[in-house]
Amino acid sequence: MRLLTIIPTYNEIESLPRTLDRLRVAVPESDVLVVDDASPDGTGDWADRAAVADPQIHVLHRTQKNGLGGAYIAGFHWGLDQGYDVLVEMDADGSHQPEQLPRLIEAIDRADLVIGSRRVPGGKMVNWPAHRKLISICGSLYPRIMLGLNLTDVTAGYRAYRADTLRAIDLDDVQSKGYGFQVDMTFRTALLGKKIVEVPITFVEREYGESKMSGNIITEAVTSVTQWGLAARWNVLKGKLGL
Ligand SMILES: Nc1nc2c(ncn2[C@@H]2O[C@H](COP(=O)(O)OP(=O)(O)OP(=O)(O)O)[C@@H](O)[C@H]2O)c(=O)[nH]1
Ligand SMILES: [Mg+2]
Repeated sequence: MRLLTIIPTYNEIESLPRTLDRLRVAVPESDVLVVDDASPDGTGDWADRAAVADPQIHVLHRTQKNGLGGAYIAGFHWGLDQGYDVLVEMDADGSHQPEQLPRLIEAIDRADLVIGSRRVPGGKMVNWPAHRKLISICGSLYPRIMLGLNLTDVTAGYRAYRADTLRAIDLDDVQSKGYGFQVDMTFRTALLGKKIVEVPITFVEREYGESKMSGNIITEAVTSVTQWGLAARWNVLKGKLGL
């Protein structure tokens, strides 16, 4: 099984070296693709040097900051073109512990998508402020109700996809950028009838650098989920009415 871990970065000069070191020790068989959006702090240049020193590290440079979703889509295309079997999503900031990646990889044997969940038994959040927990709980509950997804953590970004799952999705049609991206991909995977499994992870608040979470990202996610949910209901109704 050829494994690729994709790490999107924007200004992660303090976090990326630590995360990469930990990942290469915890899961040495995984190749790594850093997708950097021209970080002003030099993260992309640092990653280039890391790639020269370690042939299992690769770097994709995009010319401007254009969201987590776009970075992952670019990374998925690269990984599928290179023939990887499993593509993993991991944040650079240490929130997704590389030491827990084996849990996701072990579960991909019996799933098309594995989500590292903070809310299944055994899942945890460490050092997360109460307001972030509240946003996260609502962010998980709303798509669950609106989209009928029987999952505990649909916005979670620590994931493993089988290449076949990604090939079945029209990746260029995915426009969501932030949290909406994770929900969008989960919904598309579920609509294809694919098997989604959640495994517990411990999510650790970032120690270095700044969060890119913003009001815009939340608004985008809520608006999109509402649209997708209403569209799905409308399609069911049309079917029932024979329209
Ligand atoms: N390439 C790229 N990476 C991004 C972009 N926005 C965020 N990222 C990366 O995506 C990962 C998650 O972003 P975070 O800022 O940690 O967002 P978050 O985890 O939702 O928020 P926090 O929990 O507050 O850290 C990190 O590795 C970021 O560097 C972007 O526009 N482009
Ligand atoms: Mg983070």
